[in-house]
Amino acid sequence: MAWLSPIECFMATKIPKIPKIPKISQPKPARVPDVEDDGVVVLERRTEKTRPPSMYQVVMLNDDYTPMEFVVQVIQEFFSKDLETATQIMLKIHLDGRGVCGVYSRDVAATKVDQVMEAANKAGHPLQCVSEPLEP
Ligand code: TYC
Repeated sequence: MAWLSPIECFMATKIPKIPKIPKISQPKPARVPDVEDDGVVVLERRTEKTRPPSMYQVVMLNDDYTPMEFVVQVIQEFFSKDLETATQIMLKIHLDGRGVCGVYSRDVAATKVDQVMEAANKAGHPLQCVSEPLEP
């Protein structure tokens, strides 16, 4: 029998044992419904849809002292109405005691009221104007 080299001898007689690397078993993360795919945690899910903003009507009130011409000018200037429309609104207020000059979001309506009241005060007229919420 011919002599084997040490390597041949090793190869022929011994199958080297590769030690098994113990598996570190980690529990699979459960699929939590509130965790999005990108890992972002959703704290609250909204089921409500965004609602349109509540609207407010700007109402002007009648009085016995403010000149009709002044009211017409105010309605034209702050509510962007032409002369004919402003005159019709003024006459309605004069006859019914009140009339709607326009409908706006809350902040815009409040600004309109402020503008009318400031103009009336500056001119020394008792003209009154209020903002009222409309039903959605
Ligand atoms: N009644 C007022 C007059 O006879 C006119 C007027 C109209 C005043 C509308 C206020 O909001 C008003 N001079």
